[in-house]
Amino acid sequence: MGSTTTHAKLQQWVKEMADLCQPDSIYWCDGSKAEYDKFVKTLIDSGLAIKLNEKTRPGCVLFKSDASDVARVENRTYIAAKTQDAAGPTNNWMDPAILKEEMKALYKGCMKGRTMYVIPFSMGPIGSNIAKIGVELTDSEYVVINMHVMTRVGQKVLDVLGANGEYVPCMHSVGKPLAAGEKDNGKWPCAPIEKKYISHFPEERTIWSYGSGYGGNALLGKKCLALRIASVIARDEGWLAEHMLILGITNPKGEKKYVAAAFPSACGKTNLAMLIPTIPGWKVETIGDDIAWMKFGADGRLYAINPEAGFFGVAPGTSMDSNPNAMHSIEKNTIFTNVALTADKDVWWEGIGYNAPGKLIDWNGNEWEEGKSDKPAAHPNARFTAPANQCPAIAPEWENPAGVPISAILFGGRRPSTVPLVHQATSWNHGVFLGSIVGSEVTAAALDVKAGTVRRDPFAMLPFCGYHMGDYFAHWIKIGQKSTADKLPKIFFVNWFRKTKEGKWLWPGYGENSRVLKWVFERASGEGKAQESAIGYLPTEDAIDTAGLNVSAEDMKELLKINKAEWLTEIETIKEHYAKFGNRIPKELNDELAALVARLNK
Ligand code: GTP
Ligand code: SPV
Ligand code: MN
Repeated sequence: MGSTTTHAKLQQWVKEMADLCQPDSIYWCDGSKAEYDKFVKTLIDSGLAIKLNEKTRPGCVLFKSDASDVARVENRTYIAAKTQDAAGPTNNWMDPAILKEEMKALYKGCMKGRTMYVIPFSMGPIGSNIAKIGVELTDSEYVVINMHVMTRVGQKVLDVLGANGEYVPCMHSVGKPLAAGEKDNGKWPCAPIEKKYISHFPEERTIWSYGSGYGGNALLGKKCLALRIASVIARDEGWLAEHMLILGITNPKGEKKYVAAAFPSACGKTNLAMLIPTIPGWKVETIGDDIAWMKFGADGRLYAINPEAGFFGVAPGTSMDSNPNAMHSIEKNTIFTNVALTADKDVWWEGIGYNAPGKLIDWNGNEWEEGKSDKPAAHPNARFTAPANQCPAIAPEWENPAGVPISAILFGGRRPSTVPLVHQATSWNHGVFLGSIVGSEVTAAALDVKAGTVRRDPFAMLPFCGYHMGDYFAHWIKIGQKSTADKLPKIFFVNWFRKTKEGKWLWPGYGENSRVLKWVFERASGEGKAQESAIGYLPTEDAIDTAGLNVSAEDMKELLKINKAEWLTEIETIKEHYAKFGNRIPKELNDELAALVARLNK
């Protein structure tokens, strides 16, 4: 068991970090099933994991994290570029030398009483020329088993790396050293909020994380490498690293197209990626549910790969009604975090689609009874970690190293008003403008932002862009200049979350979103009926297939309505948003904004 390498620089780095963190031992992960099983057993034996019912949830475990460690911590996330300007106004910046000194003091001796695990992993199919290799050092077995599911781990990665291949060093510690004889005793190890650091050194392409064991803070291949560091690499190399799902959609004639979609955290990517169409004859297949890397093929089209190997999905709200494919994906071999436990050792959460079967143990470990407890049984950001190949809708080509050609890109967010169900950009630059103004009611996916308020989250990348957001906008404009309109994806804006004045959803969402995908498919084929409006192309009244849909004609009208007063207010907030970037807003986007204002006032 274990893996080996001839990579001297990697060995040297592991030694340096071990000298600093002083673990009791070092273990090189081989990514095998036996290794996964061994760590799951260790975690169960130590009381950190609960083994779920082998009959109803075979191979599944449940973790309860610390209350301070339930989501990404955006105000503890740093882009430590050499200059503050390189990080831009939307990122927390620190001087890299100062940050490293601060973190080294914390790393010193932080792994005492623990093992340092070396996790060689590949983002993207191993050996593919678009894949990137990372090596995560961690003192958390929870991280090891999650990385096994979310990435491709093991000896094969070291073989590809060879004696001097390139990798992204990803340093991680939960920040809870153990004294001699001390044990975790079933308590999730982490450091207090003010000692958590999720740090990125973009020029060095290095990640240092300390103090959190949860999700994107600790599974460093995901947001840290595949988005924050990869976005910097993509800028330099002329491609795109995006917070996007990828799906394949086939029409009744058997024609298939691929769609990528960027929605902010907890705004419906996993749901859309796994959607089961309600319209007859249409099929949707999943390629990825969170991250897309897109590069130009020789034919001038953008090809996307999913760099991940698993789903780290939001549990609450996931049911056989809303997302049956996700429910099937998590029937076995799944790691649950912060959901509730039933008496017969199954899982439960708000919105699972049935009442709690008797008394539960909530995510805090307390007894919980439906109707009697005022707090939710599952944390709103409770998650499942499941292998992507367990999804019944996974596309056969999901691991194709060449990627899939993207015909349409969707942007969206939770917008209770103003933004219609769907509209289409009139050009690439207009589409980039739509991406730049994405906004959403804030969700529970991050710890330190106030839920319920609308915040601008351009391209759903606000917490994930590794450099100046104004330059990122310019990068998107440049991408559009590398190909021609007939080959570039068509760009759309969707909003499943528009509400009535009484606060009721106007649109049923989920599988019914296939009706919007159908229009997108048709528009990308040069068909589909549309009318020009001030904000872009809108579907004509009869363009969205509403056969069998339970939405009134008035509600349908409301869903596609553009209210001039609301849009004039919107313009003011877009101007405030753009002002943050000063002269780094590309001229093309200022022109788009001016043209929108002119069209609205016509
Ligand atoms: P991250 O993993 O945080 O990036 O989230 P995500 O974008 O994958 O979001 P996900 O699909 O997990 O959805 C999060 C929440 O949005 C869940 O509670 C869903 O039930 C809800 N949701 C998803 N799609 C729809 C929809 O079409 N309509 C409504 N009303 N809610 C939706
Ligand atoms: C998100 O917050 O967008 C996620 C979850 O996908 S995490 O991996 O924790 O970032
Ligand atoms: Mn996400």
